[in-house]
Amino acid sequence: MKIAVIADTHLGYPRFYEDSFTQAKYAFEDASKKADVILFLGDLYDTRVPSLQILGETISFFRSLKLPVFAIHGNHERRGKGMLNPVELLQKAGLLTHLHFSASTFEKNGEKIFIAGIGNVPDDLTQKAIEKLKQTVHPPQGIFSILLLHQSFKEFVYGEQLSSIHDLESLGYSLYLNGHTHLYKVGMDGKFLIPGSTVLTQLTKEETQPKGYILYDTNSKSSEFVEIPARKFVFEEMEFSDLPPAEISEKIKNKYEELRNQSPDAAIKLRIKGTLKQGFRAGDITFPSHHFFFIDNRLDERKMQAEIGKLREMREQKPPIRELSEKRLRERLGDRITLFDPQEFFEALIEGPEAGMQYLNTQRRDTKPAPDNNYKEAPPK
Ligand SMILES: [Mn+2]
Repeated sequence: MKIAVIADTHLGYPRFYEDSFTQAKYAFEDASKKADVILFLGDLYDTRVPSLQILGETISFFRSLKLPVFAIHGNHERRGKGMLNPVELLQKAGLLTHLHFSASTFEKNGEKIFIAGIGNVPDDLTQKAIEKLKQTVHPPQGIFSILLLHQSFKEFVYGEQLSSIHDLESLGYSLYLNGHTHLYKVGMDGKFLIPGSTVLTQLTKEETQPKGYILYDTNSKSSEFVEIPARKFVFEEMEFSDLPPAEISEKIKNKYEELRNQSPDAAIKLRIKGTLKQGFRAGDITFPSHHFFFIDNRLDERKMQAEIGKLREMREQKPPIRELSEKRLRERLGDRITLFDPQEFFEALIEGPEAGMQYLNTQRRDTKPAPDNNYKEAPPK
């Protein structure tokens, strides 16, 4: 069986709005011609509550797809219990099977595969999520089994406190597929795969590599990366030494024009480093302005080293504010309250006080434990 693995399409991403649709559609359509089934690894949308415009466009697109789709939600779509996330909405419309601590099977020409999934959970709960899955979903012996995830792992993302991909091995799946990291990666000798995003987002130097999806063959147990046509990304560095702003401005303008002539439609990022001539200020430099041109200004970096160091630390080591707040709420509540999940309550509170109250009310009513096996059947295609 041939399995297409697509992730992080971020439909509606403001900076590259059109690209997010054209590149995702290409990936799904191309996958429909080459595979038997499509697995999607989260962050289909860029926001938890996409606009009707964006939902409408995706609904008609998924209706036109010929292959069944199994999907999890990503961190961009995560919402509290009782609150529908946009990937679940597509399941309600009968367009895909949404998996979250649940599993399904897919069969073609007598070959059956088992697919389990966990939508994104905050990074500090990855370990707990793995334990919870171990209790609730059991991959059957003798069938090719796949786990879909949308998490950060320390092999690919900087962070001492993150889980390792080797923490997954005891779950016993044949293949682990992960979203969230926007670059194509392979781990565990090909048993752990990340297709990366289909659209430019972070504009880091690494994002100059091609965009695409993964095609996995269950017979040969091998995979290939299928490149899709995507907006080119050019990343260049320029270094200056003791130059006045006017001269720097001129050099940047020339460089930009040279790069733009080479790739008229590319997103271009220019990182400028070095030092200004004594007595001048960086504010006097002028930059060309263009929709797809981005400047990373690191002039006089040494002077600002202390501040940049601090910023970098905040960006790389501290989890986002949202996760910090959720964690704090969990810690403060401790074991005192067991009627509801603090993270889910927090999600509800973000929606507003009324949603918070509504969440508490649904929790009071719904006190029965989760079923042992939470299997779902795929909707007929
Ligand atoms: Mn993402």
